[in-house]
Amino acid sequence: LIIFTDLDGSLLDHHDYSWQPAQPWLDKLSAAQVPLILTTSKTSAEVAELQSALNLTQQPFIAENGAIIHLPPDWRDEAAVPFHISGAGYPEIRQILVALRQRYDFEFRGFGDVTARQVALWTGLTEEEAALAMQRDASEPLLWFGNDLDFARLKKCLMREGLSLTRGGRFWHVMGTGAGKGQAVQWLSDRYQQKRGQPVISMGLGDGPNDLSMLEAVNYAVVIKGHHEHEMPLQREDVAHVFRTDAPGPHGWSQGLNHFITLR
Ligand code: 2M8
Ligand code: MG
Ligand code: MG
Repeated sequence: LIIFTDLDGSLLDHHDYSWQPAQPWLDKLSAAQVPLILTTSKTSAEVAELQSALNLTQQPFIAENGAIIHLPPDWRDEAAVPFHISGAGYPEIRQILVALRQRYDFEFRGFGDVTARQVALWTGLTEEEAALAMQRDASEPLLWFGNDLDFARLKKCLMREGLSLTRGGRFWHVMGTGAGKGQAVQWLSDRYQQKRGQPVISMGLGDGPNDLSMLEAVNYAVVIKGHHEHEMPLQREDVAHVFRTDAPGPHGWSQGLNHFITLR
């Protein structure tokens, strides 16, 4: 068994980013040596900090919504670290966004437009944490202040540039069209399978639209109740392998594990 988990609104509380209610399960998974792979829109710099706080530094992780995969030292054969799997790099994404805004007067603010203080105000992170969130390699979170028509136009313009938009808990995320949590989860699952020489069972937990591709790519999916009104439609037919929690954040996260896993 390997487990992929979203952070904000899933393992971490949407507001204060705590994971205390999940600690008993974190301890159990660690004792049973079940890999827990953080799969998030956060940056490598942010995840590195969280990985040490969660005692997961030996595990791979997936950052920036799947654009980046980070492998631990004993996995580093051919892949560079962090391993940028697909899509444009951050400078290119910023360049395209700024050019489109100049041309069409689009009303948005990205992390690259503002100070760490502003990111801290938007997110509830400390300024130090916000600075880590601003160290981006391959995706840009932004807030949209314009109308729907302009938003549709932005989407179209980005598509022409090979970029797409996905929705996190608070922000829209701009990234390469080929990248996503689902692709990254598939890639890592294959690697685990190769390494172990036998099929692996995977589970995924997430609360937002940006988690849908991950929840389609795993054997067991936990849809955590979100702090948003978006439906979380899954196309998969094996409904017995999908569990929707009624609690949000780390409480819901634990509910999901209780539902699917019995550890002896
Ligand atoms: C951003 O992502 C969250 C994830 O759902 C969001 O869209 O609300 C990130 O890009 C991240 O780097 C940051 O830590 C987080 C803080 O709320 O916001
Ligand atoms: Mg989330
Ligand atoms: Mg997320």
